[in-house]
Amino acid sequence: MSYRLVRRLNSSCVRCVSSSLSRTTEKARHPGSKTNFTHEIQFLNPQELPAIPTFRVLDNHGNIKTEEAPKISDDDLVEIYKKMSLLSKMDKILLQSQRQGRISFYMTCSGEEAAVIGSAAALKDVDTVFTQYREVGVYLWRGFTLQDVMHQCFSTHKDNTKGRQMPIHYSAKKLNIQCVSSTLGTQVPNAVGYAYSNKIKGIEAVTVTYFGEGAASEGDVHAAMNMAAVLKCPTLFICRNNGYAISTTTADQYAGDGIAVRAIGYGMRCLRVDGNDLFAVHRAVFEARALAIENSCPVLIELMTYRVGHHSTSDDSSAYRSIDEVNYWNKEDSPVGRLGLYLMKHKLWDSEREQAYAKECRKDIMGAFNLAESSLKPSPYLVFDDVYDTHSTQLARQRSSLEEHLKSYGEHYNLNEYDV
Ligand SMILES: Cc1ncc(C[n+]2csc(CCOP(=O)(O)OP(=O)(O)O)c2C)c(N)n1
Ligand SMILES: [Mg+2]
Repeated sequence: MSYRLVRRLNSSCVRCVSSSLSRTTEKARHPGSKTNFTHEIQFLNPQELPAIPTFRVLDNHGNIKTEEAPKISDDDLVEIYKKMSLLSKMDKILLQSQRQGRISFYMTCSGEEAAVIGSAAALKDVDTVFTQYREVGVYLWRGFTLQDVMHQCFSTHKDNTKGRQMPIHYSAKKLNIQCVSSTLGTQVPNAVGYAYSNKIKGIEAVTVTYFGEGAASEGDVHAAMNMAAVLKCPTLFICRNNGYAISTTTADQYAGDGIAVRAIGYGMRCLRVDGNDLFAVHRAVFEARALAIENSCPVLIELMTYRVGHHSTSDDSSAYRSIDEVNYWNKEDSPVGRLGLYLMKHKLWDSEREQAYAKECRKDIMGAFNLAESSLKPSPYLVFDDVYDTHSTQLARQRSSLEEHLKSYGEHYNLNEYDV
């Protein structure tokens, strides 16, 4: 008897599961529950349920596959393409510069340009963003300049976090983006708290939190999603599922149907999206934002993408994946390439503009790079500031001891390189 039911479940969709199992109309009385009693014993087997589909608009050859045409204006599309392309070029130069020993560390966003720029472009400035670390594109879209990026990566005295963080830990209060925190999952509950506060204050905005599929294994992410669903906090959980958490593959990360399906357990709306399809990402985030505001609720979006670069400059991904796999994503399913093909087909872009823009980008990137590289490092005395409002007796003593030390032995340090 139950075997028959299993067979029926195989061909049903997730939505049908609860109705298939509700064999009687007799309601169970457990507080808050919607369940009916059943007299058949039936274990739900996730392996027998269909996977959540992936929303896609643009195919790998630059053709629109949906009946409805995308609603982004031509000018905006070109703007988005230019930012994606700039991000990709900036990544290449900063990666090389780390290899040459000019900056200490870097993480590229290669292969995930549509996921970050497409989602950022669908948000409003009033939406507060909490990033993980691979989302510098969100900063660039909001107005973080190449110079801001370079000052941060070179830890100069012009960096708005005063050169205290290792490269890629950006922060932009003015742009309504919170600091990068590379301790996985830590910013996710913060985003929910922020959304809850906005909700209480009646501010019409969503709070957005980006995280990887690896970070989604952190307990913090579970707590955050549960809180957001229960307290109905307008939060967009944007998971970049790029296939890897350093060398950990998704097969070693989770046994279920990825990240999107978890939302159902929390009682939250969700959507899985082709994260390399600019149109799909933009539409998904635009619609999710509207849903979150209209219903004052969280939404989880899983962007299926691929990390083309190494995890960071401390990683060599050839140790755990094949070059053929990387080549496929680089050549056949590149977000910049796919959008470029669409723009060319619609005569919004051509190879002449492509060449001229590449030149312009290189000039701008290198201009910002050279200025940051030749800028002073922050004052060593800053190490004592900003934890306490005023210096404690101990801090004041330590500061004057450093002063004494540098007076006596300053010639042993390159003090001329610091903003002393
Ligand atoms: C709490 C915590 N544990 C471990 C690490 C080390 N670590 C840094 S990045 C990373 C992988 C994260 O993968 P994912 O969330 O998928 O993001 P991706 O790098 O793929 O963008 C790990 C394990 C960390 N930074 N924080
Ligand atoms: Mg990942």
